Amino acid sequence: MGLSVTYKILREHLIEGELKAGNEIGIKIDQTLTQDATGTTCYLLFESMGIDRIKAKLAVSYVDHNMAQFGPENHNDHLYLQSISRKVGAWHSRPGNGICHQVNLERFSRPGWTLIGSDSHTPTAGGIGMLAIGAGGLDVAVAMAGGAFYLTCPRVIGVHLKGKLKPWVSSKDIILKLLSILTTKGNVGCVVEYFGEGVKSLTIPQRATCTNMGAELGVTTSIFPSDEVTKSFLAAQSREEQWIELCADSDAEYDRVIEIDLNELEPLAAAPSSPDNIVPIKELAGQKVGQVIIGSCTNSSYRDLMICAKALEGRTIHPDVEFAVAPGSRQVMEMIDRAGGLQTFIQAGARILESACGPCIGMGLSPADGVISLRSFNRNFPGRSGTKGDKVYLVSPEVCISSAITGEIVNPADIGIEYPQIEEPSQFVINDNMLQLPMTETEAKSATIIRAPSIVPPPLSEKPPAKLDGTVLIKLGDKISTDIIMPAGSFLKYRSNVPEYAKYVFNSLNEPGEPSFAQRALAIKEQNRAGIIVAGESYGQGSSREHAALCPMYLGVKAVIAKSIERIHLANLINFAIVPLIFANPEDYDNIDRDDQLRAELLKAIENADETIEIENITKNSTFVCKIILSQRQRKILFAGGLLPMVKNG
Ligand code: MIC
Ligand code: SF4
Repeated sequence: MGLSVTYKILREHLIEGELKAGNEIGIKIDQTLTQDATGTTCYLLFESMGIDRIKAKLAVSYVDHNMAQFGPENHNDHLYLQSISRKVGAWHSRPGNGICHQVNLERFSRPGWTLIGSDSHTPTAGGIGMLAIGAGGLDVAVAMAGGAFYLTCPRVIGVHLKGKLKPWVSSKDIILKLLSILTTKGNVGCVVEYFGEGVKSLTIPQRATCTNMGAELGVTTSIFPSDEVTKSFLAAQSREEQWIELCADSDAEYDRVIEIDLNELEPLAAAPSSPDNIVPIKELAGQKVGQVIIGSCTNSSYRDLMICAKALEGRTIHPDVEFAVAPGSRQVMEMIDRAGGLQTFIQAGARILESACGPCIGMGLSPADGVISLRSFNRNFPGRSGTKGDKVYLVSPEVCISSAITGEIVNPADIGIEYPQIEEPSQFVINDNMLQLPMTETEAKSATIIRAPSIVPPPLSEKPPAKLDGTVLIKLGDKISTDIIMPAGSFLKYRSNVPEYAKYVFNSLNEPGEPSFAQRALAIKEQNRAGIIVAGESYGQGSSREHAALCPMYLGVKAVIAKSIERIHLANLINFAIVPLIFANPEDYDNIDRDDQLRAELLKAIENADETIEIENITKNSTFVCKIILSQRQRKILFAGGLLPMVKNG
């Protein structure tokens, strides 16, 4: 049987295990990526491993998330990252240089290589044929130190693209279509691989839009082949020598094949408040829009912005619409400036934001109450924009711009604007002066690490209790995102101070006048009892932020019992020694309530490699069974009290 692109790269990088779907395998990582919001913890953990030089071939530290800088904390973090990353051998991309995934695509991504990044949208680099996976900061720190990255050997979902997109239909509509088919649930352990004649009609940034938002499917990653289009993109970035051809064998077999005829696609939206709540634009047409934002790592390339600028030429933004543009990188900003696009935006009344995550992570531009906000982003989890009860629709840049002009949701094909033809540049502006080189070992010897007092070493994880004797602190429903567990936005400045950040665990679910989750958890911890979280399907979807495990751990949470747990969050829980347990019978979820007292022989079950564990609900005078779905290595991590103690003790 022929091989898929995914398996070709896995075969080249396999260190441990057998390449058989479902098995746990260890692979060698060529490149690592961190951003500031997860990077400080990642580098603090790297430091505590006692290793002074990065062993991966290439490591890049980006600053793009926490840019609001209210108070000194964010800038403290930036200086820490700048000083430590370069000292230990990484590149550093300074704030203002752009969103990590966009800059990485432009300047560092390589077909055939492996990448792990402490950000769930790391798969963006799959657009260039890289096997790029999002992970928690501790897993990234281990890969920086030269360790293997462990994952479930994936099943591969082949997405067969046919035909060519019609004018005004965007690559965003491809991934929205896929989300409508696969949804955000149930795709754990899969890789999405695109193939077919439709691939060649898509530019690299268009492919990257698909692989970027593939993160919302909950898959391990998404990938495109590396072909002539890839070669031209690399040549236009003056990196042609890094190109290799990489295509699936003609007889490659996929575990499932989904066909998408690009000719038949129409503009779509992910309606509030889930990326898989897909509705055709025609069904939403006519609804008044109060805010439109184009940007984020999904849709902020040169083409995305120029198509909008061209459509806007000679027009103005609707008076009822707040309109903002955040170019994905400084390269994009400079390119649209040279092409006249920036001027068009300014003249039309756009608010020009810096090249950073900005409103995508709730850093400003929270919409007013009840206002519909259209965004070219990838996530619209409840409240992520910073407004409780927000109405965020995720759409293509094309739908964004036509709606910004008309003031209502509209299919861009319906408003009589001629479709602008935007050619992919044959040469991008290359200006790497905001990319700082890693220090040489000699330079590093005398370099100091800038560490302000707001940067507090992360708390250490501990072995799970022999007997789980605990209280259900909270009972949650399905699809609880890490945005709900650990809010970002204005709380981001506490990312490098876990005791402070932990005060805001489940912040949006706290009731006014009632003790907060954190207060209740600490009260249970003081009684030497374990905190337990109970949840439904897809617990921990979304971001890779390990704070969603680290902060609950600090508050004394020892176990999460759920119907299912998403991949990156599951790994983060294990890395910080919180035991993930899955209801053997999902109906048992209905018989548990907040404040129930639970008891189980926890450690023995982990040590004995038991596949199930019986849990006693003392309050309800009943018992139920949970599955322990853990590999041998994961059991070892838990038994060692977390990944860091395991790595440190060899
Ligand atoms: C996100 O899009 O949710 C983030 C912010 O980029 C996160 C990382 C973080 O929480 O720092 C992600 O996607 O992993
Ligand atoms: Fe930044 Fe948004 Fe992309 Fe996350 S999804 S990396 S917050 S732009």
